[in-house]
Amino acid sequence: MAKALYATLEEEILSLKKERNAIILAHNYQVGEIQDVADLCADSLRLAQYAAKTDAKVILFCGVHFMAETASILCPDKMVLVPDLEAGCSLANMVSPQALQKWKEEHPGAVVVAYVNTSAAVKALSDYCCTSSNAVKVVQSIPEDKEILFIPDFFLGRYVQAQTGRKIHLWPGYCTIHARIKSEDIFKLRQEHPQAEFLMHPECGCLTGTMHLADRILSTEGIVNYVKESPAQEFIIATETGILHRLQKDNPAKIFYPAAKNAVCEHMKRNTLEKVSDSLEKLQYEVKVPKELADKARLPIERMMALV
Ligand code: CIZ
Repeated sequence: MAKALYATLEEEILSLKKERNAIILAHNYQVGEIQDVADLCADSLRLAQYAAKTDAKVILFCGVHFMAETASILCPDKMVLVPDLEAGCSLANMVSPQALQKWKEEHPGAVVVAYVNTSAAVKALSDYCCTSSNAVKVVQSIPEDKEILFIPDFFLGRYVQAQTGRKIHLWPGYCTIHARIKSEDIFKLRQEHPQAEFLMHPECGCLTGTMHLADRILSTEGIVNYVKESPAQEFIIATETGILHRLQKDNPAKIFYPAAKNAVCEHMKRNTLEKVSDSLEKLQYEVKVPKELADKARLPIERMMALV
């Protein structure tokens, strides 16, 4: 394609998007510039719902690899692109299909609930997927007499266990970025800003130590919705810092304190505006889940999408 001259990269991206009949989906943890050019900025559940309904031919997924895989599974006829193939997920890497298969064999008849942060191969071996916004509902929908294996996030699993009172076997996985948020930092911030509401993501490694201090434990989309409605003017936000862009944009008069300034996901931040432009121009890099695998992984994903 002959390259036209544009005043800004944003203009170029918007024009390429039209030419390619593409949409840009951005996760809440993306850099601000990408959030600003996206058709939708949201959590993985809303992004998956949007992808499943779009008429566009190309979906450029700005997030991490497992999110693009989910879009490919839900939209096998579309071209799903990512700006950078190396944008993976520390948490998804903590459970392999082989390890899950072995765990299942040790618990015959158990129901596997997989957090959405898992590979397509792991989803294909699972009964249900969930996100942090509907994990409690998903577990509550499973008959009481069923044994549950929850993968891969230990802290989200602990939270769901506490909320549902269900006996759940937990996989010892965690997000290395949320693990940077420490209980000591939360105690300090609570003292410095006693008027601020404290909103925590359930992937936080400090969850067990500070859960009693949180005003709310919410998914990213839950945090976004809660802040809009709350009369409070200040908030301590315990999750990846990319979400602060959206929070500040939606609520310019409110003040946000990140629980840890270094809770920055290097994978999410591999995506840049330049790579978004290159991706649309060269139609790179395609993520395509093979049909046989996609057919197996679709059911747990659809169960997740039905429980919102
Ligand atoms: O489900 C998602 O998008 C993730 C990974 C976190 C959240 O709570 O939004």
